[in-house]
Amino acid sequence: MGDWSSPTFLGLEESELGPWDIVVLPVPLEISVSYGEGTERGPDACIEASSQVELNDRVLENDLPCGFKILTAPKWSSDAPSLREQLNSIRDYVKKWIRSADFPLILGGEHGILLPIIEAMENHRLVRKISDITIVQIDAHADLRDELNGERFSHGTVIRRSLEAGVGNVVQIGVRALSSEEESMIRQDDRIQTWFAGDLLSVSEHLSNWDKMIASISEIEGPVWITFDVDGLDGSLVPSTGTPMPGGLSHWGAVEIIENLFSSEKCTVIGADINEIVPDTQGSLTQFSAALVSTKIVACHIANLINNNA
Ligand SMILES: [Mn+2]
Repeated sequence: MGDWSSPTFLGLEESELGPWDIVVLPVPLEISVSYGEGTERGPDACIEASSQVELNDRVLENDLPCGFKILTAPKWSSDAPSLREQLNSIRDYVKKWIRSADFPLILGGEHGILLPIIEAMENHRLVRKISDITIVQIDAHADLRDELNGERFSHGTVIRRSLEAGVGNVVQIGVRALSSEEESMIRQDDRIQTWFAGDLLSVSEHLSNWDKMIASISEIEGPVWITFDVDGLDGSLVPSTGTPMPGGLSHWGAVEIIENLFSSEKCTVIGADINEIVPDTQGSLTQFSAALVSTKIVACHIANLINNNA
């Protein structure tokens, strides 16, 4: 079953006996040789950094975990010879754990992990069919290429593959680097709505469509999967991710998006992945930024559990 003595999310004491309310699933996939290296160590670094995060969150009255049960699961690994087989193994791993807890928080690893996660979601208690799912993607990139350096299953293609797998809608937030192929797909495909960083974060308040974006995501209906590529944050917050990009979201911008999705009565966030975490070797800002986002998601989910029980 793996090593139960590893560090736990937020440094909390955990029970090995389920059922759990939240499972933290480390998926350290690293495949694309064209890319910055180190995503393989991302999940561990994020879990370690989370022990430095305050347990007191503004959406909760008491300290995390507020009596709820979180499990940091033994991490995914696979010796499968081909990439598609590795992705199948991720799908089976996620499937197994979502039988034990409704809410998975998945730490990556390359953004390519999203496709098998989505494939596993047909087994989620709150999903009738994959086409009901809306992916909310925070990312500097659109990830809509048909292939990247000859690879069809990679971080640069994963949103396109997820749409092909049947996902109903994608809302992209913070995109600021894309190919003309991706740009024309965004224009033509009604399933994709993209909020470009340049429009969201314009320094002229009257040019910024930030409030419009927040109002719009509050209207999303049905099951929502959050896929959070940490390069959606401003590059200064995640200096060691594969492609840190200037001009991205602030920490508080990310918090506002997450809090609004969880407090909406129209949609239900069924889980999230935080991906492209590459640990800083000098300092720990990248993994700490990822740990803060992860904790905010956990806190918001727990706030909803408390409200639903009230
Ligand atoms: Mn991405």
